[in-house]
Amino acid sequence: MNLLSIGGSDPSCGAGIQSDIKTFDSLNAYGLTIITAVTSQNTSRFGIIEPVSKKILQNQIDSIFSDFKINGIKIGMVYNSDIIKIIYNEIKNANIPIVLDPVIRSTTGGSLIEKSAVKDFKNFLIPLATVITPNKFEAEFLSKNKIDSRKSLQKIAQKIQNMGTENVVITGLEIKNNQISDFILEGKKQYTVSSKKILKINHGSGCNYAASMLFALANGKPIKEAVKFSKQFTVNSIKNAKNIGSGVAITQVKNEDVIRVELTHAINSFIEIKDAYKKIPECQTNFVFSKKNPKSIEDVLGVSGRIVKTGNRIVVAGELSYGGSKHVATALISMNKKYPEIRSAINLKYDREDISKLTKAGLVISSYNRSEEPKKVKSKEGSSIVWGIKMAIEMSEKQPDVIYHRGDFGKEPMTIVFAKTPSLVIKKFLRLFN
Ligand code: PXL
Repeated sequence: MNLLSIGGSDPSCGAGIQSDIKTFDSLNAYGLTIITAVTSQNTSRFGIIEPVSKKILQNQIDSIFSDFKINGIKIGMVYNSDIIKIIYNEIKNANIPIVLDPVIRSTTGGSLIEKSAVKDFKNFLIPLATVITPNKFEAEFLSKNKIDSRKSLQKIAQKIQNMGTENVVITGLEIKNNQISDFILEGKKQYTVSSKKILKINHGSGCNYAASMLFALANGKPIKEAVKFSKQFTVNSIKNAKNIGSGVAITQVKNEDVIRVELTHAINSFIEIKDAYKKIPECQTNFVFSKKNPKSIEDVLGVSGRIVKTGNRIVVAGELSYGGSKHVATALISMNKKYPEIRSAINLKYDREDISKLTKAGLVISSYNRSEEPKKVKSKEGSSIVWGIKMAIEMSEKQPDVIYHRGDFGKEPMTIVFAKTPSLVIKKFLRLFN
């Protein structure tokens, strides 16, 4: 996959095109760049900006677009009207995801767009954006309104959407104590995605967010999943931020395991669901996500301990590791053999009413009867589940979303929910509560 970053050069490599190359590379995508301006800056001071000439900008564009298939474009610093118009002309008919990060000012104080260019930025670039990702300050700047209430936030998002883009993601809002929330206006839908606040002034998180969002969108993820992915990616980059210079810390993107990022986020969401603890079985829960075409449980990421119930809370006991789950991972591999797109699963307490709820919600349910299990299968460690899942799949015309069994002598009944991704598993799980 080839992803293009159009933006400014930051010699400290905390932000701008240098940062985007690191993000794309960490996600195993190839990063291409078109430089709009060269800045001088370090972790303490912002120096000066020199926009590139129209000639070299156009030449960079021609070199890149004539050679590479591009799967998505991120636009960061564009600086002036000439640059905006040239970029617009080149990409106005591109039928690929475009993430527009409206960078206005750097953390260290530099102004990243000329005042006179703001109008063209709105008129030309915003309508091309699949998603625009302003932070609070940038959203206020673009809308010329202050965010001081939920109402004003909605109004501002609407105002930016009216500038011609479908999806507005306003990042870095402190709505609740110790939580950082992103507010999303996706078409007519609105929602927030939150995470714990990390107290670290940093350079680079805005670029990490927009670049990883582009990666998710270029991989076909819907907006909400892309937001969750880039949020988790960025939280990690801030957690790992390092003091490399003598000023602010620079965010770090380590070779990210996309599977780990997605599963971590989903488990964090799962444990926050109010009544989820009621669905944890005696033998506790595992939640897994596999690589493509898993051959053995070593290809399946799961919790090496379990997700356990303590009172009316859930805690994750153990680390995420490949091979960390045996039972649920084995069930998943059996499902994946028949339905290769299914790569995530969770096991839950069996409850007859829950099964009828899920059936009513339109999910495909299948089951197997452990007491019908052939003796030969029973005697072989770990083969019951393979036999059972295979039986349940055979019994169902469509791919089952849920498979359960009612237990056997000394064996607890169990329900397993399957989906393509961990967040889709959660979506199915949430059907139990509405
Ligand atoms: O973080 C926004 C940003 C984007 N692009 C360049 C920058 C900065 C912030 O400093 O320098 C080139």
